[in-house]
Amino acid sequence: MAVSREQAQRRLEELRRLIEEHNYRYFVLDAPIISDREYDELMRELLELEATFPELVTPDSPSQRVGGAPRPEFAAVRHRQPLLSLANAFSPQEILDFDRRVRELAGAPADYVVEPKIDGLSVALVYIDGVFTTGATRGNGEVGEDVTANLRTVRALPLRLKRPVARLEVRGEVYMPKEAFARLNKAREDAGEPVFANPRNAAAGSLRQLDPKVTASRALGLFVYQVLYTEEDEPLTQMEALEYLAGLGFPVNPYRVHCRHVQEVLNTLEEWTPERRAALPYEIDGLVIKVNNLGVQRVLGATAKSPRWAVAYKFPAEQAVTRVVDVIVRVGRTGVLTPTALLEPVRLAGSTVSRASLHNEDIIREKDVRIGDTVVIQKAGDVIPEVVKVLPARRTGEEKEFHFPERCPACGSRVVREEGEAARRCTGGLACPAQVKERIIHFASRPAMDIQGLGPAIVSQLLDAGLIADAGDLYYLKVEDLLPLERFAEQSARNLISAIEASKDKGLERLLFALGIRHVGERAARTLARHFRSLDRVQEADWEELTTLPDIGPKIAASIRAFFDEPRNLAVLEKLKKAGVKTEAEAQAETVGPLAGKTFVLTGTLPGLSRQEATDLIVRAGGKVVGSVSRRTDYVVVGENPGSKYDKARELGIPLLDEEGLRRLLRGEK
Ligand code: 0OX
Repeated sequence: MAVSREQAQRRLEELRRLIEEHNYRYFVLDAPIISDREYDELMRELLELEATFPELVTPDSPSQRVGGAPRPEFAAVRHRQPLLSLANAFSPQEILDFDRRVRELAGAPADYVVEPKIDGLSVALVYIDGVFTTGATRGNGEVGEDVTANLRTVRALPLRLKRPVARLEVRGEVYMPKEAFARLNKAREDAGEPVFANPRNAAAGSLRQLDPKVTASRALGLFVYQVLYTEEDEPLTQMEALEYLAGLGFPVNPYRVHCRHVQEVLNTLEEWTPERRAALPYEIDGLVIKVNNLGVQRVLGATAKSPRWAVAYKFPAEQAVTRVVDVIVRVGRTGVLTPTALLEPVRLAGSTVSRASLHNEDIIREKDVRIGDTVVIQKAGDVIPEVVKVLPARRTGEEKEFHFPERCPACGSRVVREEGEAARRCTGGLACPAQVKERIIHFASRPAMDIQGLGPAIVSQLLDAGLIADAGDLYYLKVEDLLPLERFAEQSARNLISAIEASKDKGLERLLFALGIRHVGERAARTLARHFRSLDRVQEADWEELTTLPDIGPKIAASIRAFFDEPRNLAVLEKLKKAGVKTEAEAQAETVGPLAGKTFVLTGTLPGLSRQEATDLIVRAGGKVVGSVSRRTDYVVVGENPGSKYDKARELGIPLLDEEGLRRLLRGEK
């Protein structure tokens, strides 16, 4: 039976209300009243109706929780008021000190609220007329990233409040539950991808995904704990604020405790035993203690970094005692030699630990860790435990000192330690099989070329069989090459070859990251791709031009140059190009902003802007900053003591600007 638009509209409204109500019961109250099947059934009906009437889809529809289209980048969001971070306290004494300062500054004793400190990342959420409209990461506290589409996929986040408050801004913590974290890392390990060090990084990595569908797959949770702005009557205390938020439909942590004085705060800290912490489904790394009265909070105010009315009490890291059985050295992608202690297995913070990081040579020496030593290890929320100290009283005299190898354990090349660096590095470069292997694994990994099925085991197999020597060779593999190998059958061989084929179109940004240029992470790769738009142009850029880009400092620029000056790297690039790997950026929609399409060169010192600030302003307004003046330059910005670029600009008749002139252009004036 055909449904009219009006009928569809009414049913859609009803479905949205029902689904969000069940969402709330499941994810916020933890008390569902229908089965998963019944829920899925409602969702299916909603999706079908919206597919028939796409014009009726609204931003607060639960269908938006599955994640929309990927976006090219996150927009910057300036927070209405800075999101401050917390000062830390590590002992009950420091809590007493905090209380004393509060009493002195406020002139009266204070009551407090103690909340678990969720190990996640802070977000600011804006609701207009009760509908979730914008969500941003904390960023540097002043400016964060707009991750609205990703936040919509967080099921505990209300898309619509229980009342249509005209404007509401709140702050909370997005986190990854322990179980989801363990599952994600297991999957990454299986795929040969680097694991996240802790749930906080995993949550941040998941929320800062350009593709909201990836975020949707990560089962993130949320707790909200601060009212930044409301157009309703403001709560008077933190306790009231939390009740107020819960009443609007937000998830609020249930373990909040009102303490009448500091002694009750100390008692509450004691109640948080390691066992109690371990039993929670999410990681907490401490407790937050806040002055309860919001008026007193305002009186106390904040320092440049953190409020004077709150403090984070950090739990001591959990420790265990065990013995160092051996020390091994692993060679990473960039040749860094990392020492790891192999331990007699011991239980620590809910898991069995059999290795611990020793970081580098200096740390081994400083702590005087020897093979056979009894050591204290600790885990501070991180998954990789570390050696804290040796127990010298337990020495028998049989312990053996560990000597860092002078030669790379993988290729026998000399090991060097560059000035100012803690790491020892193998000089074998592409001749070192360990580095080659790690580089290829990195090349194929999810955030790089994302070649599914090409994990560490397969890369080893291909290298051992002599089928590949570098990442470029991957693109010349044929199904027949793989068939004789163990673990490969017709179908799996075909799948791998088509995954490799598909990776040719992953784009310049991923390719630049995949090359594994030292210090070039995903962010720098994105900057390079956006600015140069082709691999050849990155390769041609000189050090100076590179350093004018945001995120590219002198060290990264030097490393990029070094990469492209190495003939063996160029040979790999040649193979990639010949095979048809895309090295040009997709045509981009004309950028917007008052300086869209304009190219700038900076020379000399500006009175009120650093080079970086000027570059940031120009780039954010849609312009481009390059290192040298040519006929294609639109403006040269001239400060005090300009260099030869100034002469060149005059010679070519390029318009010159001072700082004020630049600011006028930025404002859109002529
Ligand atoms: C948390 C958490 C973090 C915010 C600014 C001043 C007090 N990670 O769970 N921060 C705050 O409050 C800060 N509360 C929390 N519960």
